[in-house]
Amino acid sequence: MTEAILIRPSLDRYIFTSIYPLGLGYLATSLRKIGLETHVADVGHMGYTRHQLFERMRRNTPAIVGITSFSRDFANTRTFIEEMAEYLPEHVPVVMGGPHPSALPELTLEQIPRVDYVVVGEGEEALPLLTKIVHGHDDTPLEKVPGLVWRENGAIRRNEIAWPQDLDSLGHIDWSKNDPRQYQGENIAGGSRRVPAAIMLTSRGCPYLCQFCSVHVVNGRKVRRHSVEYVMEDVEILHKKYGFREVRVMDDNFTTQKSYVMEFCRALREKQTRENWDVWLSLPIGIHLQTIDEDILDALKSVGVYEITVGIEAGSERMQKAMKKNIHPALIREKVRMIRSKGFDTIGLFILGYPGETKEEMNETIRVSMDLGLDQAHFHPFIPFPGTPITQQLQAEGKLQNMKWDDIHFEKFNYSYTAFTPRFLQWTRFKALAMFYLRPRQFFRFMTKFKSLGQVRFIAQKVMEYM
Ligand code: B12
Ligand code: SF4
Repeated sequence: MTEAILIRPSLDRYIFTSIYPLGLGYLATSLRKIGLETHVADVGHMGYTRHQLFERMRRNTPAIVGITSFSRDFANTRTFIEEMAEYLPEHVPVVMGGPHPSALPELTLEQIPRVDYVVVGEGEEALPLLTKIVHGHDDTPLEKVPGLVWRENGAIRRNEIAWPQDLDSLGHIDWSKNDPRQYQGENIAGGSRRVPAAIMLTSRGCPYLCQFCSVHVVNGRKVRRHSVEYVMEDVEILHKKYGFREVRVMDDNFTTQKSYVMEFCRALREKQTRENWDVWLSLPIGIHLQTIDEDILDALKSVGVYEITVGIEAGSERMQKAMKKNIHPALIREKVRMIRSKGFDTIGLFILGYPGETKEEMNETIRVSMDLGLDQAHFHPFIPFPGTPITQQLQAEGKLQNMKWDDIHFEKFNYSYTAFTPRFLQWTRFKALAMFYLRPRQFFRFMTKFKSLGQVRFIAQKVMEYM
């Protein structure tokens, strides 16, 4: 066996490629453990083109090719694979994984004939085992590869998922193979206060039941965590070896276990004070309001967290219930007040256009966003991601027949699942943004947030996408 190639295909239009694909980093570690040199090909990043990758494949036939895909990238990825097939010898197995293929594995195999296997869920156990099996180095039957979906005698076979329970045993991402300093998109996208900022994970999975969320498809509902020691090793490498001054934790829901948060913050605080680590923690991904209390906020503050992002989603009680977010409006007010009183910048995440949502309910969401004293509000168009309960419901009602993944957009409504037209929803979102940000105090607060020209450029790009 020579080398393995793990690919995130070019997204062309999308700025988030400048954020390191953590999942592929962990998969690379799992393949290196079986002695396979592994190249993470982040096509579209830092001027690395698909043709450079195809040339590499031609020169050095890979043992296996793994490709990741979000739903938004799926159409693009399909075109990429069709093009790649002209360069890649037929005997080289192609495997897909990630949020979209995990939700729709059978369809993925139907739609992209060159894909031989899909791995549903996390791939660190499945991918090395599959690689050994296809190369005759292991006689485990395919039926034993966790989460594997494949074609056999004209039918599609599917195995159960088995999520790794001991995350530390997966090993660390080997940053020496992909210098993390090349990835500075997070400074831009997330507006980190300290530069350079790196990303990392402490846990996987989320126990909540939000009907629009597809986290459970890949990571399940049971939260699994790295030990605090493991995470401190990660921070140490990122800080001491690469000079990062902020680590942005990308967990699905970092605060689900209070004892862990307290222990984590205690350990980091000790490193900061006793060993002079000049590195802060930050949390760009939304956390659930119910998980927050005064102790947690104090602990987070003590290690540098300056901003808390919370998934509020809807202002009305009826929509809170429909989404199974189930945060009572009074609790929203209480928790946001608590966060603000501790001096954090507070960002609220909201959804507009949820199936069945009325005009009054959307206006209520806008009103609540303005009344809470938030520093920022993000109004996301509702998107029926595959594998979510609400998507299954819409499918059963026959409402998703005309939906195309390449038409979904995170700034625009191309579809409507309410009584209103996409144009009206787009107008409502515009109104929400205008009402929220065009208040003089709010506008000033927002503009003073930017620390570099790059961050301003990022916002300008978002505005252009919106137009
Ligand atoms: C961190 C994060 C981000 C980061 C970085 C994403 C990145 N480029 O890596 C930021 C903030 C930039 C981001 C942005 C967006 N995100 Co995001 N994000 C996440 C989050 C919270 C964690 C992802 C992560 O790092 N997981 C940990 C690693 C270890 O897991 P992983 O990447 O999934 O990889 C594992 C498996 O998927 C599998 N696997 C993956 N690829 C492959 C390939 C092969 C061959 C195999 C075998 C296995 C395999 O094995 C990996 C190792 O275990 C997830 C939630 C989640 N739990 O998935 C949402 C999530 C992935 N994001 C989502 C979305 C929608 C977005 C946005 C489109 C949102 C927006 N409004 O703009 C953007 C676009 C991102 C883009 N196109 O680049 C959705 C995706 C749904 C879907 N079906 O597409 C998720 C699932 C959240 C949700 N709401 O349901 N995101
Ligand atoms: S709390 Fe966040 S990650 Fe968890 S299910 Fe809800 S939206 Fe998904």
